[in-house]
Amino acid sequence: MYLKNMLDMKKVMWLKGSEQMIKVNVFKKSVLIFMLLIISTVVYAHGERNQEPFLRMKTLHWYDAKWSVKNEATIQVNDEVVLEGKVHFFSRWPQVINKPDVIFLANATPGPVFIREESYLNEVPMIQSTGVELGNVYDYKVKLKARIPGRHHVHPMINVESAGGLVGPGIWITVEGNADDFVYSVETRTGQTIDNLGTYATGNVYKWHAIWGAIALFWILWWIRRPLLIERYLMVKDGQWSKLITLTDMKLGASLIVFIIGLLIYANMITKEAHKYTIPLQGGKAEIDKIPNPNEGLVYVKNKKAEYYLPGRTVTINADITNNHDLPIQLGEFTSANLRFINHHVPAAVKAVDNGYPEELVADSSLVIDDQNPIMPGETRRINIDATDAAWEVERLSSLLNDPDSSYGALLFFYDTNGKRIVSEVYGQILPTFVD
Ligand SMILES: [Cu+2]
Repeated sequence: MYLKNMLDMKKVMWLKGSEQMIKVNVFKKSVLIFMLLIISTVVYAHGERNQEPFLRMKTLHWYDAKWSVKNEATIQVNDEVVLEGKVHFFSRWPQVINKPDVIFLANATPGPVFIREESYLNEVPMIQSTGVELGNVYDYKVKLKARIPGRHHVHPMINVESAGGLVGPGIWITVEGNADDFVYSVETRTGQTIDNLGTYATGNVYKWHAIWGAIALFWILWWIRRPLLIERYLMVKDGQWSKLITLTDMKLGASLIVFIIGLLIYANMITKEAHKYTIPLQGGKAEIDKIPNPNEGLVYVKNKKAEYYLPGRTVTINADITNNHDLPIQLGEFTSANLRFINHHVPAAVKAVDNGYPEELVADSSLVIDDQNPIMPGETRRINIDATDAAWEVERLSSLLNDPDSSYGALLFFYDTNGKRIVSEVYGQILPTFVD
């Protein structure tokens, strides 16, 4: 979308003179070729499918994702959107990237089309970076405000030091209106209201750039008005070093030093006068307390065998499930890389998917389990789980087979007879199969 806006802008610029029609044609052709190149690989979206499957399956699992607007909603410039939900940091974090000791909660959008007004992990403001512990789940909340019109794909995202951005599920939001109407007003801690943070004090920025630019320009002109390289080289060769810098040069240099230092002192003084309190940008890390998981250890899952059947786009997992809970349980959902596979035999699981989650990320076919009977308290049962959907291909997770690390990770959602959900991790090696 960002690219398209840029191209549109360029197009308008080209069209400004009718004598430039030839250029337009050339431009159109190059755009066409460029578009074909893009379309042949990615239909839409902005790169979330290009991340290696093991990165998407073994890092973050986003669930209970909610948006304050529906997928494909249309909103106006200045409207707010809230992204909320849970993000689970997988225990078997890939070795090739840093552990999430330094992370930053953000949003993935095509450029600054939204501004981020607020963000929280477990209700702690995420203005700064933080660190989290593997195997834990955190509540995220990101509040955005629409800034630039267009049709945008909006995700929650966590930046992990060394790994880059790991994105959650995204929805499409169309922003209508005029970007010039965007208002970003804030009140400072001293009670001063800033009408528009986007343009705040830009006059000062221009003024000071102009002042320093003028001084720099004067200094350059002072030296280049004289014969330059060859003549000075000859003087050096002749041993006439002292003639290179005249007494006037030295006097001017000294006055400039005095002038610049004086200017700095003066600038500092008027700034202090205008802004009594200034707080430096905060470099520390925010601390968040993890919330203990009351369901820890209630269900134990052990991967026995996992296969990816290529022609059928099916992931098959054979696992031992141990129920340490005091109620019978059933597997209701399998989720990995933002894809959700629902067991339609479990009403609570079917109900849970009905919350405006992007449809393309929910498998059309049901999660198939060879034994649908509830697993009794104290029982360990080996079950076969089939997750079949074209989404494995569409989301480019089939390239799992080309990964140097052919392993998978996912979350299993079990439901007890009261409808309570118990979340378990499952992970293991995964083998490709090409025949039935
Ligand atoms: Cu996207």
